[in-house]
Amino acid sequence: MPLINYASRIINLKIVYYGPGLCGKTTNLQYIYDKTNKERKGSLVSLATEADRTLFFDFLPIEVAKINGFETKLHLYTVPGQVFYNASRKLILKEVDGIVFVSDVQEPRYDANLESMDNLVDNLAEYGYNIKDIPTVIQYNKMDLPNIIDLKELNAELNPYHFPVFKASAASGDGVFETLKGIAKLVVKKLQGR
Ligand SMILES: Nc1nc2c(ncn2[C@@H]2O[C@H](COP(=O)(O)OP(=O)(O)OP(=O)(O)O)[C@@H](O)[C@H]2O)c(=O)[nH]1
Ligand SMILES: [Mg+2]
Repeated sequence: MPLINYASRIINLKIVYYGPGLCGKTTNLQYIYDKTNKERKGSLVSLATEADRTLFFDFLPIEVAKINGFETKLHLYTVPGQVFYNASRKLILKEVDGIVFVSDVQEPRYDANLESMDNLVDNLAEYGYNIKDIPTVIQYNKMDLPNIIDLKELNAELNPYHFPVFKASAASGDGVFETLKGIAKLVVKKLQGR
């Protein structure tokens, strides 16, 4: 649910990057942080283990263009992908406005993508949300690697609601801002009741 402050004319929107372990969620946020003007961004807060796995979440606030005279802030979060951190994943989904599902296109990660999507659907259901009603995009990440999944086949299983799809290589930044713009567009459209 968007948090709208009428007094200060600010709209706060929460966007969560979700997906299996090591799919590249944190890498997306790091790239966005690196390429965003400092006037438009806050600090990138990363709570990580020594091995750089996300422990609780990453958080990055950025400002985007005004909507109807309201300053608009996107609050970008990632969840920890490791299976045993489900309590954190669920907590981070609370009051979510938009989801970027980051899929890892490496062949051996086929099932991990589907399991993570099932987990997302289950966690949303615990808040009474249905994924089909939440603005969502899917990012097929690590497109630079060899041995990638047949995306037609994966998309047929992973994306029954035909959410917009973006190909990316977050490590080099390809597709990262296209994905962010894609989700921002959907979230704003919903906000404007369109
Ligand atoms: N080749 C390649 N490597 C990538 C890409 N995106 C991320 N990686 C690498 O994949 C590894 C994991 O990336 P992270 O961004 O930490 O993954 P994560 O999804 O945040 O992982 P968890 O926090 O454990 O869930 C890192 O070594 C990244 O450099 C990509 O597009 N191509
Ligand atoms: Mg991470």
